[in-house]
Amino acid sequence: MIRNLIVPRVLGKTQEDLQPALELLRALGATPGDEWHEGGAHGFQLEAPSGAVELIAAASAPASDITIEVSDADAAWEIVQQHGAKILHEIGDTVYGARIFAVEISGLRMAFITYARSAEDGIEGSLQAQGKRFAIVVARFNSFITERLLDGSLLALRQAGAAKDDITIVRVPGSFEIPAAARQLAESRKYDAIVCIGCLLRGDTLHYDVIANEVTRGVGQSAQETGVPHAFGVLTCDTLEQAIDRAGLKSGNKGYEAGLAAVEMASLHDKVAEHTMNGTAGKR
Ligand code: DLZ
Repeated sequence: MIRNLIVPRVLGKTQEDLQPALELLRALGATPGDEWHEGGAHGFQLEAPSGAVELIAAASAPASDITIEVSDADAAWEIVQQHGAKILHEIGDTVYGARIFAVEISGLRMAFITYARSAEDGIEGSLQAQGKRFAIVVARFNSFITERLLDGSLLALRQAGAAKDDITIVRVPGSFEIPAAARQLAESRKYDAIVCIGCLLRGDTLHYDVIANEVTRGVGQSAQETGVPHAFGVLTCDTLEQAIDRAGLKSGNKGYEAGLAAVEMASLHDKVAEHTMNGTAGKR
């Protein structure tokens, strides 16, 4: 029976009166819906992916006319400040773990909230590497690039909290040798994740595609068959310039990204194992 929920609010007498609220809500991602102009009055509907009417029994009235759930309250807070809204409540945490703030614009009091993530949001690895052990397999071929990737990877692991002694670096001649070494390390069961680092340049090898496919397949197979997470930090580039771009010291270092992926996947591996051992698998 019910097809739509519409909350009408009169914010003024002219279209200009409601323009600030309209612009703010559009800037925050509301989709313009139906609009009407009749007899000197104007209506603009704003749509969101979902909506609800909340019926409340309480001693006091809510401090806002509308509560808008956003994916990131801190990002919304930045946008709202650019629109000159009057701040009713600064952004902050609630006792139930949400982030919330409230503003008033065109006389409309709006609370913006991001709820704490719940178990229904799924299982996700964290970037905490304390107590975890990692192996990095790095190819010497094109060491000008792979050593930079290695530095990036080490930085990511250390920033995430991995101890120096918990990181083992294993060097192999070229990318082709990465899967075999990675597999031996994974089978030792001594590491929570393996980072694979190499650099294949099309100009350097006529059988570039063959080696690239083989390394990718071998690393993937090692990960799947041993169950130990492997992060793929093997560059496949047409030119040295492209490789340099992906091995930057300050930004765009694929070794760094692979290091972070290893940390996240090591954490996820533990969480999934814990989840499945607790007998809760399949209940979501
Ligand atoms: C032989 C070779 C060539 C031509 N090019 C590359 C490359 O661009 N990147 C890389 O990591 N390794 C290269 N290699 C070495 C092979 O990976 C392998 O180490 C040798 O064929 C020995 O098995």
